[in-house]
Amino acid sequence: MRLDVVTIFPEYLEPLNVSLVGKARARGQLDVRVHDLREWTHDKHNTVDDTPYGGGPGMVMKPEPWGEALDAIIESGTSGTEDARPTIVVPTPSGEPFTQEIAVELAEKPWLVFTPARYEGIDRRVIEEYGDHYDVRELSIGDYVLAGGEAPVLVMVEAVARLLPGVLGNAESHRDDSFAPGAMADLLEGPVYTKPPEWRGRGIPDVLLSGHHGKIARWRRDEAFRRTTANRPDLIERTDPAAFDKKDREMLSILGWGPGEDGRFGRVAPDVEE
Ligand code: JF8
Repeated sequence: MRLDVVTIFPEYLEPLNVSLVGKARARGQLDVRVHDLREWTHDKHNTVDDTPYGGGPGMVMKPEPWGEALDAIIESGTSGTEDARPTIVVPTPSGEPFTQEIAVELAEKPWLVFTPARYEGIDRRVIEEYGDHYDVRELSIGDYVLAGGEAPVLVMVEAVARLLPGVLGNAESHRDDSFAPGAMADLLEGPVYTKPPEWRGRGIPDVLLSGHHGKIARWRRDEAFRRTTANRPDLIERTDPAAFDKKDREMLSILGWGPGEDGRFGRVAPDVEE
């Protein structure tokens, strides 16, 4: 997969040189190119922003540097082995929520171009213009406001890169991921433990030392229900109740959850502490 990032803060993307993404690059599984948007300016001050039409606070990124940058980068790909048409990813707080499902979709693309902005964002005509010729995805990593799109790019690239064939070792598979489509309903992962067996007077749940794989699997699922009901009740509420077996229903009942009029599960008793 080829990834291009266009930014006024190329140094913000340095983390792409380390860990999982850095190793995937070193192995040749990822071709990452970070570009300084100011290379496509022509004035003495390398201006990338201007005042907003209609007034209001802040500044808006000018369309010309983005147009020249995207044209040059897209042109550079037409001779390579990559698909000639990249998917363009625009991080923005007003975008569609970036989910595991979208990460899977993006991981299937041969070429992604990320356009992290600063200030109040990019002149709308850039998104319209490229949207007419390419697959443009405006995506948000969550309901909070950041100062720019660079951190969202790091988040999205890591979520995508770990899904590429051979990037994550065989030891760590994707199918147990919370939010993996088709994972155990839509449940959060429960707690995990490792050596030593006692630390600061705290032991390990006996069942994990029992060697009884069936009991361990049941305990893990119960803990997943504990965490999910406490932290993400919306995930339980939206689950088709057919996904819950008899023991799931027993655990949900202990946690104060039961089926409502429509059969879907909701809280029916006061909250239970984790
Ligand atoms: C930005 C450009 C974002 N979930 C999110 N919160 N804030 C942002 C974001 C993205 C781009 C810019 N400010 C200026 C904030 C995403 N994605």
